[in-house]
Amino acid sequence: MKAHDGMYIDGEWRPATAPDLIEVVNPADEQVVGRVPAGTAEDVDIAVRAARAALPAWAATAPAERAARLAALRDVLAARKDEIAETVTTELGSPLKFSQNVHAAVPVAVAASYAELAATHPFEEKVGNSTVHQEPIGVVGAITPWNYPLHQIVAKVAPALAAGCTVVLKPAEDTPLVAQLFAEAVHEAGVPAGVFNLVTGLGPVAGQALAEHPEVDLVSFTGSTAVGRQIGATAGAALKKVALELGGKSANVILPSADLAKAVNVGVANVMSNSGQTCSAWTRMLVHTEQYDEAVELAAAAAAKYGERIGPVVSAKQQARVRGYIEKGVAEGARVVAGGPESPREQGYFVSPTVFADVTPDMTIAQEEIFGPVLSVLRYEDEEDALRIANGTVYGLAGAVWAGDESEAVAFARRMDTGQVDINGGRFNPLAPFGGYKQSGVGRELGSHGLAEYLQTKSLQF
Ligand code: TXE
Repeated sequence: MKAHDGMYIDGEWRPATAPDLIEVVNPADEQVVGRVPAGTAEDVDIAVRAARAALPAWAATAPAERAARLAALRDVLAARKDEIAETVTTELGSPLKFSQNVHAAVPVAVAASYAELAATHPFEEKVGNSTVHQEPIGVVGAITPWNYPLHQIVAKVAPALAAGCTVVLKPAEDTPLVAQLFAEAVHEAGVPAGVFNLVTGLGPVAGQALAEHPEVDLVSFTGSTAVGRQIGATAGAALKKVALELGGKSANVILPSADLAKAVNVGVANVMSNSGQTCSAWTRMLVHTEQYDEAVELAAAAAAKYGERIGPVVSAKQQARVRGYIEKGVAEGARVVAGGPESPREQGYFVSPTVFADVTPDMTIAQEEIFGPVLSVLRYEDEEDALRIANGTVYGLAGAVWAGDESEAVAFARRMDTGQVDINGGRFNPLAPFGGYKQSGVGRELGSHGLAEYLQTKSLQF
């Protein structure tokens, strides 16, 4: 795989300040597929200065010009979709079809939505005897994870550029190649030098330096709750703005009136897709006690079918982590009805699609984010019980409700402590805000709510 040996800073690829490299490994066959520079605090500082220097001119561009750059970016991402899909498959291990349909396609839709929003957003409004101006927050430090490597980047960079902010991106060390490809796309789209900058590197080195840099005005982070908490604390001490998109333990609530087979099958597919490495995955399936045995049987059969199509998890570390959770589930008394802790293949970081029955709400596998292809099926006695279980974790990122009647599902969804709920399946909407209640995060991504994170308001009174 082609890899740049420098950082994209101020419109060009520059040598890194240190010779250290990070090896990128294909998790499907454990082969090294590329090497990228491990950025230092000095690289971050150079990039932040470039972003700071580019800020005044970019912040002053007309929204229509920013919209034009984002439309160009959308077009480059669309034109290079095959290369993007292959790169993601190589460094994340996801099946090529999934990389094409999701990892490459979704970022095009998100870039398109911000090309549109940059052109139409009311950056200036009259309110009585005032004008209210929405201005860019400044220099953004974006720190992204590996699970949807390009989507996570575009979901931060596109709204930041639409708002008139400049950006330094530190992508996940597991998936830096698609980040380099994105930097090429930004360049091709004619975004001015210094507006977008890329520093590859390790989290505790380059990531931390970026989060702590005094010239960064907003840190936008997606990743683990532990690191998010640390970034939030550091930013809090410096009174710096943060946007945090963290973990989840979303409930898929199947009400008795629902089409059970459909709800279970879609629910299993939701958890297994991307090998379970989705923060919004419906990892807890809640089923009425009278339908419980049937649902478990359906879920086990659906997971077994999934076995052939699933990719590996991202790394040996992640495989060990997921396996540890499966073993913990068994130790705490849950019943494995599909999969289990044994790896299905000798090579690659594969985990069998696993379904647990007899899971109680207090078990570790019902409380903690596993981030692997593991589903817990829980039983409830009545609707109040279902609601208590659904809301009974520290997280609140997403969820689903199934019912015969849409309004019945909506009534239940409105009582859930969570940022997004899919009704009878739902469909991805790039304009719908995405983000967490409770410990799932701070702020929203996507759509106009996502744009608002990168803006601050000023009012002029007349
Ligand atoms: O995350 P990290 P990891 C969850 C999921 C997963 C677990 C661990 O449960 O099993 O987190 O994954 C950078 N200062 N999610 O270890 O470490 C890091 O380089 C600044 C949920 O991969 O949080 C990477 O760019 N930055 C999730 C990014 O943070 C630091 C997506 C995320 O890595 C840093 C991924 C530091 N001290 C994992 N340490 C979601 N919400 O979608 C690391 N980083």
